[in-house]
Amino acid sequence: MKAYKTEDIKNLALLGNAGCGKTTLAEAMLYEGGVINRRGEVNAHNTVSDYHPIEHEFENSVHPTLLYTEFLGKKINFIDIPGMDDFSAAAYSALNVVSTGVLVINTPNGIEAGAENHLHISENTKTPLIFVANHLDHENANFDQMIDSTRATLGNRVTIVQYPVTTGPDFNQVVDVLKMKMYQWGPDGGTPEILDIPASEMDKATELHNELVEKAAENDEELMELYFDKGSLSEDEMRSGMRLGMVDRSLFPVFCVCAKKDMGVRRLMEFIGNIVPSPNELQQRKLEEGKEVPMTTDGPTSLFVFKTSVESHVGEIIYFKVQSGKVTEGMDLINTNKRSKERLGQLYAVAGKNRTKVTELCAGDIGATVKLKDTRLNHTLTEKDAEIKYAPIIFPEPRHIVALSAQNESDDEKVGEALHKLQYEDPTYQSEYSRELKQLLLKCQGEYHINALKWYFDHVYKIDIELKSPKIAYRETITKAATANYRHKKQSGGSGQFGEVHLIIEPYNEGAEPKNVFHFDGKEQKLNVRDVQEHPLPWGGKLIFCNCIVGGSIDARFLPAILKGIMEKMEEGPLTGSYARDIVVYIYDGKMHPVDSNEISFKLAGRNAFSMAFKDAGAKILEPIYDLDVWVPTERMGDVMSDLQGRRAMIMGMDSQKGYEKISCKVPIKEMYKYITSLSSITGGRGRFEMKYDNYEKVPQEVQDELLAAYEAELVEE
Ligand SMILES: Nc1nc2c(ncn2[C@@H]2O[C@H](COP(=O)(O)OP(=O)(O)OP(=O)(O)O)[C@@H](O)[C@H]2O)c(=O)[nH]1
Ligand SMILES: [Mg+2]
Repeated sequence: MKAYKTEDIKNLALLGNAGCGKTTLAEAMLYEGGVINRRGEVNAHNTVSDYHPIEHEFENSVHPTLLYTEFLGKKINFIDIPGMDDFSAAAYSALNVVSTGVLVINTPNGIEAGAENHLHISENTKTPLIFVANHLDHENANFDQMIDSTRATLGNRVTIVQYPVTTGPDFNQVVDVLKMKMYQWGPDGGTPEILDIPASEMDKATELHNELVEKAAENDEELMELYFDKGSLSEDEMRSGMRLGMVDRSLFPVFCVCAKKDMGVRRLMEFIGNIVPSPNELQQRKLEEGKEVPMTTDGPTSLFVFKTSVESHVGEIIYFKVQSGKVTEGMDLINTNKRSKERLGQLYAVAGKNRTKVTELCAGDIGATVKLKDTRLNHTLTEKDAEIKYAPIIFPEPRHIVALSAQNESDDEKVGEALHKLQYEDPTYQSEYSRELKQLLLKCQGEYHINALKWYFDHVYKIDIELKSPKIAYRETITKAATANYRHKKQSGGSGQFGEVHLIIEPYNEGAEPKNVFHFDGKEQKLNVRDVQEHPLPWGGKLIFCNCIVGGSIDARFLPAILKGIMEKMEEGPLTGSYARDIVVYIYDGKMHPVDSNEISFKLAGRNAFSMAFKDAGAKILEPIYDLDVWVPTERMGDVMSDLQGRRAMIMGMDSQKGYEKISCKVPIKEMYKYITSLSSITGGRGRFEMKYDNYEKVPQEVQDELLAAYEAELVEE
C-alpha cells in the first residue's frame, strides 16, 4: 500500500447505541472499498469487525476494531466502537484520535442512551460528527420524528443532507440536497442509479437545499458574501463551508443508509472522502504541558499510542496515530514516557484481524506495530532529541466494584496474570488488593463489563472465579469520654509480668486542645498533661497520645510499649475489628513492680485498658460517605430520587441542564452496590453518575446493631 499524505487520510469512529448497525455499516464500507468481496453479517458471525469469539457469542461488539479502506484516492481509517455503555473506554480512546465521529442512529428508536453517551464524550473531545440514519427499511422508521427529537437536544446544528423518499421495507430512494439528485438502489444495494429529483419532491428538496446552503455559508464571511451576491453557492464552496461547520461543531450533516442492504453507503463514503476534515484540519493533541505540535510530515516524528491489545499467535499489538513526521519500517524511536529506546520492526495497516505490512505512514495516519519492549497505552514515541510527550487519554472513573477471587486458591497467581491481560486491552478494568478488606477488588463499568470478564475467565483462561459484593471499610470511634484501669499480672515459674495502666479516652476533634479536667461518676479527675504526641493514622484520622504521668508511677521507658498496645487495638477495632480513629488517650497513672515490670506487660495493660474504656465511651461504627452527582432525564427525576432515598442519600442540591437534572447528594457506599444497574434500569440507560470519597460518618443505630450482630456471628463461626 502506498503511504497516504495527511490531506488524503480520513480518520473516523463509528459511534452509536448497541444494535444501531455500526458493525454492519463497517462491513458495507469495507465491501464498497474493495477490501472484501462478500459482506458478512453480525448474526452469521462472519463480519470482519466482530471477529472475537466473545462477540460471536454476545452478538454485540465488545472490542473496538480498527479498520481501513482505500476509496477514491483516500485512505479511510475507521474504528468500530461497541455501543454498550460498559465498553465506553473504546469511545474515549477513539474520539481522542479520530477527526470525525459517524454517529449511527437506529431511526425507529431515535437517539438512544448509547448515542447520548457517545455524544457526551465527543463534546469533550470536540470531535466533528456526521449523523447517519440507519434501519430505514424498518416499518417503524420515521425519519422526520427522529430529526425532531435530535434537534430537541442539539438544535439546528443537525442539518439534513439527505432524506428518504419513503421508509419501511420498500426503502430504496434518497434525495440528496447537496447534490440535488435522487439516489435509487436495486434490491442488493451497492452502486445507486443517480436520478433527477422527481417533481413531487422538488419543493421539499429545494427548501432543504437552501437551508443547507445557508448553513454552509454561515461559517465563513467570504462564503456569506458570495451567497448574498449569487443567492447560491457552488458545490466546492458548499464543501468548504460544510467542512468549517463540521470542524467547529456548528453543523452535523445527516445522511441516510440501510447498512444491511448496502444502500447509501457509497455516497456516504464519497462525502467522507470529499468533505470530512483531514487530521491536520483540527486542533492537534496537546502535549502534557499544553502546547501543540503541528501535524506536518516534514516535522519530527512523533507517535501517540491510543490502544493496546493481545492477539493469540501475535502477542501484544500497539495501535498508534502518527502525530507528526512520518514513521518508517525499522525506525528507532524513543519512548518519552519511559525514556527507553524502541525499534519499530514492522508497521501495519489494520483491518480487524488482518494486518497488511506497510513501509511508511505519514502524519495523521493510524497504524499498528508489534514486539515493543515497554511501550503501553498513552505513551509517546519520538525521534531522538524531540522533546514531545502527549497528554494521556483520561478514561472514565469506575462505576461498579466487585470482590473477585479464584474458587481454587492455587489459581490466585493465574487470576493476576489474566487480569493483567484484560487490563492491557481495556484500561477501565482496574484491580487492587485491599489489605484491609483482604479482598481483590475489581473496579469496572458495570455488570455487562463483568459478564465479558467472566466470559474470558471461563473460556480463555479457564479459571473458576467467584464474584461477590465487596466488604465495606468501616471505622470505629467513640462519642464520649471514658476511663479504665487495667492490671496485667502473671506469676508463673521464674520472672513474672506486671504492668498497670490508668487511662482516659475521649473523642478527638480537629484543632481541639487536650483537657485537664474530667468528671466520672460525679468525681473530678484532674490531669497534668506533660507531653502530647499526634499520630496520623494510615487508615485516616488521628490518635493523640498524652502523657500525664506524675510522680513516676510509670517509667517513661514503658510509654512506647503502652502506645504500641493501644495502636494494636486501634488496628483491630474493639467493636467489629475495623480500624479505630480520632481518639485522644490520656495515660495518667499506673503501677510498676521493681522486678516483674517489662515492656510486654505494659503493652498488654495499655491494650486492655484502652479496649475496656472504648466500650464505655459510646463507641460508634463509621461508614464511608461519598459525594454523588447523578444526571437524569427530567422525566425520570422522581423515580431516581425515591431510589436514592432508599439508599439513605442526603440530597445537597439540584440543577437543570439541557433536559437533564443534576442531583448532588451524599450517600453511604454500603448502599451503592450495583447502583449503575439500577440507575440504568430506571432511566433506560440515560442516567450517569460520578462518585468521589468524601468522609466517614456514624452509621444509624439500626445499621450499627446489624453490623455488631454480623460480627458476633462471624466470631462464633470462626
Ligand atoms: N433491517 C436492518 N437491519 C440492520 C440494519 N443495520 C443493521 N442491522 C441489523 O441490526 C443488528 C445489529 O447490527 P450491528 O451492526 O451489530 O450493530 P452495532 O451498532 O454494531 O451494535 P454493537 O456492536 O452492539 O454496538 C444486526 O442483526 C444487523 O444485521 C439495517 O439497516 N436494516
Ligand atoms: Mg458492533
